[in-house]
Amino acid sequence: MGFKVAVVGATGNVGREMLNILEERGFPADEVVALASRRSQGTEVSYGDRTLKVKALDTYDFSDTDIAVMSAGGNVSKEWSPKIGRQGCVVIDNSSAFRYDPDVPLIVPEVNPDAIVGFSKKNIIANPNCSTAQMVVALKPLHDAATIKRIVVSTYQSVSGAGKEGMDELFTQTRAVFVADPVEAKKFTKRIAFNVIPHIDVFMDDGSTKEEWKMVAETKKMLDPKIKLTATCVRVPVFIGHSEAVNVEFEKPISADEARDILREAPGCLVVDKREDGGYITPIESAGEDATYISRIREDSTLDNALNLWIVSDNLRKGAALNVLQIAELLIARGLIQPKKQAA
Ligand code: 11C
Repeated sequence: MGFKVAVVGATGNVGREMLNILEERGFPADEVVALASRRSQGTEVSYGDRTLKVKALDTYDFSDTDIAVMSAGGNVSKEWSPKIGRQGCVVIDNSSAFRYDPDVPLIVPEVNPDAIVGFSKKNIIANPNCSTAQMVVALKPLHDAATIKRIVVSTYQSVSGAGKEGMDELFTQTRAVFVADPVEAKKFTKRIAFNVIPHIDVFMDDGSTKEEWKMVAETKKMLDPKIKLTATCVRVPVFIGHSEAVNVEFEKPISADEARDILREAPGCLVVDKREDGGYITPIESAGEDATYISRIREDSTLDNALNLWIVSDNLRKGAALNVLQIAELLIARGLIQPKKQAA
């Protein structure tokens, strides 16, 4: 007997990717239900070679559903995740609504799988922000080897992180530039086509943005509260794949060769690091792939025990849909969830 899984936010970028990955990985689901707002009710979405008709979230009864994988935004999650959890359905939520709640585990299975046991307080597990997820996959094995003191990260984030509207805006603006039409910025604060924007999410009082703050808070929660991190998050005109230039200072010595060897063996990581033309990964090559790619591994000659790395991953997969489903697989592998139908 398999699980009954609800995909909440099934018409969005991440929801559609969740449906693809459920099918691709042969997730043990007997039934998959696609849910979204009333506005999307009746829309058709693909699940493998099947077509699912989207049902309305607000009239759906979760009492016989085992797992709800959610990517419907923070406000929907704040309202719905606790209600769904109370119906005995485990929520794995891709929004930021519960990430910093001490009673909700924030999980990247390659990084802090043991923290998952805390989910039963609220029946909610949080999925990190995409820019944090890929970074901690690459940094966890290096932290284990040499203990990270401080991270300085600059991100190059694709427009798909801002949803389908972000992707549409890059496409429309690029076309407008070529045909000499006026270029309109709606989703982003400035033109994104042929430009970069050093602003993702809202501004905080200290001048950082919420995206930058999330990288600090989530790295501390998942990897180590002692790590100091400073980030600059930038939107770039790339459809899929977030890239990160990361400078890491360690307590103990670690060479670039040692780091490369460690990362070659690390779960979820793929090292592509030839010191030659094209011997590194760019976001286009990461799109549609599961790995977190690490390139340009080199010692920082200006600081003791410090390395520079280039980390790239598909933000809709490891940063969102894939990690959510790996969390669901972890629950099953650890025997923390049983199909309700079997239990009845
Ligand atoms: C972006 N990282 O690229 C954001 C999207 O907290 O889950 C994901 C926001 C979040 O715009």
